[in-house]
Amino acid sequence: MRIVLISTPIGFLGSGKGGGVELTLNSLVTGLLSLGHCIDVVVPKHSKLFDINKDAKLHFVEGVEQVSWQHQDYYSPASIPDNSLLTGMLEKAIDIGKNADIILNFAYDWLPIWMTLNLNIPIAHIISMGSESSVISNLISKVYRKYPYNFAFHSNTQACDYPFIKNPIIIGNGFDLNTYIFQSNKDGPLAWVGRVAPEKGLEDAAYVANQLGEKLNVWGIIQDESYASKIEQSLSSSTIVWKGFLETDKLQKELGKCRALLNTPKWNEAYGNVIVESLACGVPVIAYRRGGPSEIIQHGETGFLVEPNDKDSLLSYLRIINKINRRDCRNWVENNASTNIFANRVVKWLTKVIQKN
Ligand code: HBI
Repeated sequence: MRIVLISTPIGFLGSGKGGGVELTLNSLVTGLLSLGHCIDVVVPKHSKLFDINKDAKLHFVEGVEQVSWQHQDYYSPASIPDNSLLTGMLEKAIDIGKNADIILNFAYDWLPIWMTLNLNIPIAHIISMGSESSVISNLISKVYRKYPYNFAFHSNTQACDYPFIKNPIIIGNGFDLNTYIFQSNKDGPLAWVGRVAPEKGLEDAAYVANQLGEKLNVWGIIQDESYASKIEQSLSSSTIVWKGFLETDKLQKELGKCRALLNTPKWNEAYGNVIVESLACGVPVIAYRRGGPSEIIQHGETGFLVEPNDKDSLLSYLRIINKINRRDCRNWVENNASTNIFANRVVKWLTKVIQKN
């Protein structure tokens, strides 16, 4: 198939601002290319894909970014700024789409979802978050009634945020496992990976490390400075070691040395890319039973799930984390979340969308 992808309009690919979408989009492109499909990607200027994706055709668009829905009020209206990047990306995708089989949208935004009703080219949407906006959820509900096949989600828990979706199409996620090297060392430091912002709940992981008198290695873009410094001030010692946002290759090398990843989301994490990245390196995960991570972690085999916000349970499972066989963590990813498995699920979905549109 010839597929035109629309990337997220908040930050360019490689900036870290697009959160999980950056990795998901790159992984999907890798998988689709290896299955022989022809891929065009419409991206903000300065975007770059992983080297392995050099055969994908990039189309750069300039303009004013959308404001992230994560950091807007749930009832905010959808806004389109002057010289809108999103509008430019959509126009470009529609133009290329005239000679393609389907458009695949990653933007969690009103305009591309609304265009499903108004294009004669099929446009499918990977919904990358739980419900972060009333206007977006209501629009998905309206479009879904006419185009029930055009929406896919990363996890069942995430899809539950959209209760009007009867049989949600779940595509999971996938990663290029050649870029993650398994490491067997069992007594390394503690890790936390993610955008440093309130919805990610870093404070709980920091509390646990502090209780153990240990350091907590934190990788990820510091999206909310005041949130980050507030956590630091709340801790006695300098518990947190800020490692910044690392490219996948460097991240996996350091993450693989850790004995456990703590995952403490305060929101309905749609999937949990960092969980799979950690497992791919052999690092077991202790996470809140919330969102996508609760469907990824096999309790007692690849890590442990605790009731949300229960920091003391995080602590008690951390003490027995060495019971987990690190090889089981890697095996789960190979059997459930490779780029090949992910791309095949997406191709099956897109084929159905084309048939039904
Ligand atoms: N906000 N407006 C908007 N559009 C997006 O595509 C978007 C977002 N916030 C977060 C986001 N995408 C991704 O980082 C997450 O879906 C992973």
